[in-house]
Amino acid sequence: MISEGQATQFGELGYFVAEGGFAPALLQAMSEEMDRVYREHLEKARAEGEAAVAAVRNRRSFSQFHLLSPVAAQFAREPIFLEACRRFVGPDVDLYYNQAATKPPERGKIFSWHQDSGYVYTEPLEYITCWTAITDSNLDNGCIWIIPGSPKWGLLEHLPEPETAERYGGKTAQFADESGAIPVEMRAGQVAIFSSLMLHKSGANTSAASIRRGYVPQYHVPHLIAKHTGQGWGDQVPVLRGGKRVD
Ligand SMILES: O=C(O)CCC(=O)C(=O)O
Repeated sequence: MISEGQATQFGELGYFVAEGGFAPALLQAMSEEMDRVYREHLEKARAEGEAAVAAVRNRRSFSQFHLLSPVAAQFAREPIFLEACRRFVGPDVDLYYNQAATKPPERGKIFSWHQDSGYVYTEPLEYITCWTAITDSNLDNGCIWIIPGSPKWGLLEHLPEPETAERYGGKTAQFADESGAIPVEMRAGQVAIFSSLMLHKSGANTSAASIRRGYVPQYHVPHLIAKHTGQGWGDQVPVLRGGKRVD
């Protein structure tokens, strides 16, 4: 599923876009799961009051999505992800972090430039992110942007960024030159596979009615250490051992 050309591009530029090879019914099931989890959180929040409802409506993503959705727990082991793991992580791999990132029209905001490794420094540092378009992802509905080659800049300083009306809160990478940035528009079922050192961001959803749904599993070696705690970190779900799928 991953060509030699794509693997070479990963080495040179830190990313490529692949066809995920997912059955249409599976993409549909993932879409429905993302909507179900959102709906259930909203219903629960209604009992807690307006602030709780607003927090769910403004939520950027649902992390540890494998615990919220059995469909996602299986989806994270789809062949395209496991092949990327074997090629770019190694024979033994854990699901490190996975989130459902739904960006609805009107409420879907900008998510600032960052490297995924800039959020939690791990030892070893670099891992892979597989940003998966569950529905079409384009400039209008808030696709991701990347700076090809930026993993070679190494780990940049990240500073906290507060939530505003236009942007989600988070951490922003400190760098000067974004002239090489490109949007990564994807059809449903495509996957952008990139290094955790890739500078990326996503735009606002300015469309009239297009809900952008992304599922974002990340994969790392087992027994990694988070530098700020000296302890293990992340989802720590084995997906490959000795190159073979683990359930
Ligand atoms: O899905 C998005 O809008 C961006 C997600 C992202 O960049 C991340 O979670 O690191």
